[in-house]
Amino acid sequence: MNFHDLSLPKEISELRLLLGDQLNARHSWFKTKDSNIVYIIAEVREEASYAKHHIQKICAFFKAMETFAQALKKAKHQVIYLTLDDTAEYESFQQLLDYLIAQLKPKAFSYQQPDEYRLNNQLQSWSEQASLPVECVSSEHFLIEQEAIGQYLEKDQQWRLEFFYRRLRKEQKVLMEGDQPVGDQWNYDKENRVSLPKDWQPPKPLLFKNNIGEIRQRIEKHRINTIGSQDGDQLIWPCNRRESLRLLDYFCKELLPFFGTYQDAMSDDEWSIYHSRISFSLNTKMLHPMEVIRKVEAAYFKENAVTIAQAEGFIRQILGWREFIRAVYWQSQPNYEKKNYFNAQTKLPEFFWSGDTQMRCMSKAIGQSLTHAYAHHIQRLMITGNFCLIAGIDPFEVHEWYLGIYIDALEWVEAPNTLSMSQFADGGKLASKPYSCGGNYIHKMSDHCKSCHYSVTKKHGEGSCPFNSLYWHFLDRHEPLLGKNHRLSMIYRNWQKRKPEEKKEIIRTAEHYLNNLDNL
Ligand code: FAD
Ligand code: DLZ
Repeated sequence: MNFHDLSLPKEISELRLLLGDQLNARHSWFKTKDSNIVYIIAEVREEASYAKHHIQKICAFFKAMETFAQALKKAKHQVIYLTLDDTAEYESFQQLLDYLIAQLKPKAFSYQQPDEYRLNNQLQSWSEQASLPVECVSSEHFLIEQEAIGQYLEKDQQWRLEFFYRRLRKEQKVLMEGDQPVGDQWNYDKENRVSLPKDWQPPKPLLFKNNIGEIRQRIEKHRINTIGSQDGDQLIWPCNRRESLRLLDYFCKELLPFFGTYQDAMSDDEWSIYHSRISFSLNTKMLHPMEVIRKVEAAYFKENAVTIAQAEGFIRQILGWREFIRAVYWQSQPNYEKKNYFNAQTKLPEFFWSGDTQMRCMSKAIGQSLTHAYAHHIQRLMITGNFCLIAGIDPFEVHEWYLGIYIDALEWVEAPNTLSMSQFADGGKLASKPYSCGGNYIHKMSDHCKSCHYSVTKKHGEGSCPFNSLYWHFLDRHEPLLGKNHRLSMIYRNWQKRKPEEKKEIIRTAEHYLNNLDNL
């Protein structure tokens, strides 16, 4: 590593670390320019390999980090950007920091609080034995400061979105008229569950062309293990604030008017429908959640461009779910990733890495995840997640897959969605019942079933939709754990009312599928 040609100050008063998901140009750190403060942004092997990341995800993070460093330099801040070439011999952030501090001899060191438990602990223990004063500051991104999370979610209670969301709506004064929600209703979810009409074409997703040729070469040179594909050297994801704002703008103009209506819809021909695809921009902090919320609010109040159902439906995702999920993450530590309420032990089937399955909904959801590093929420929850849940896949394996494959996957948001919401691995702290379903729901919300190898109307036997029998097998085998759940009582009654012969056939079919998961 050669710092000589960087024209660094002779005396560095403070060295400040910026992580790959801390690209917030409006952080108070940048309000003043001080040539004695040096920022460090680094491509680090450990971060690129703690999960088997999608190639597009690593490219997007590195490109966004590089572009952010350039923007800071242009704004006359002192920045050191280190590539994988520079950091190859350092196995972790701590080792790299020790080296940098020895070389640059700053008087103090500071970092923004990491969103991940793992990295937060690593930096905390490193700072306790560091040879200089170390300060950890807020990332100024979330609507609830980390220390205040316990005031919103108490560790030993059940956690429900609705109370949390209403409280934040009031506190942040979002979609409120005085003390009352606009439209006298807090939640418009019931109006928002429609499948796409036949021949209906949503606008095409807005794609960018970010050149990642050199980054790809570095990833290959340093043998970073990746999954998924990247077609050529142009990355479609937004890699700077300007592109992130354009994506948000496009969403508000073209997609928001139908966001809520088709939020749960899935289609053979569309990969993002009316979804915003802003999660990467939000999670890297190129966008602030409040600016997104205020823009959507304005589309309702000022521009009269959308109905309250669409505006509320979208704002609930960001003000509600995103903040709630983060609170669940911190309140579920330590050992969150080891939770396994159903003691599910099966390995993730091979087709999760190829999309090569005859279940059309699964092949579409996994296929687009591999080609675009993206699937929308219902695909993640009710297709791939639901399959893993009812097939009894080990939740840790499911967690590792989700943590790697999506462009937006960072543990603080991925783990609660995967472990608590999708796999019910915490036994219902977040969800009042497991998110599970048979083929009927998939058929209702998509056009996948009509071209599927399996028949969604067949409940058991050869060629029947695997979701149908696996769903009942799941409920049947976990009756001791779920039978008393009042939200499932009608479903269990329906199951018990079935003829013993039919039940036997369903269980037999499910067992056949469970024994042949790799061949579905
Ligand atoms: P939109 O549908 O347009 O929603 C707008 C925004 O709302 C999103 O960008 C996101 O910031 C927020 N949001 C919506 N739902 C959630 C939610 N359940 N939790 C947190 N924020 C939400 N989201 C991630 O950002 N990273 C992940 O690693 C991730 N892993 C998931 C794993 C599983 C098993 C499931 C079921 C969901 C996961 N989600 C994750 C939540 C959600 O699926 C994605 O945020 C969303 O699909 C991103 O696409 P979008 O930007 O087009 O979202
Ligand atoms: C996701 C990611 C990747 C792939 N690479 C890096 C990296 O090389 N350097 C870095 O600072 N951050 C990276 N990140 C984002 C981090 O994983 C993220 O900052 C932590 O998980 C904390 O949320």
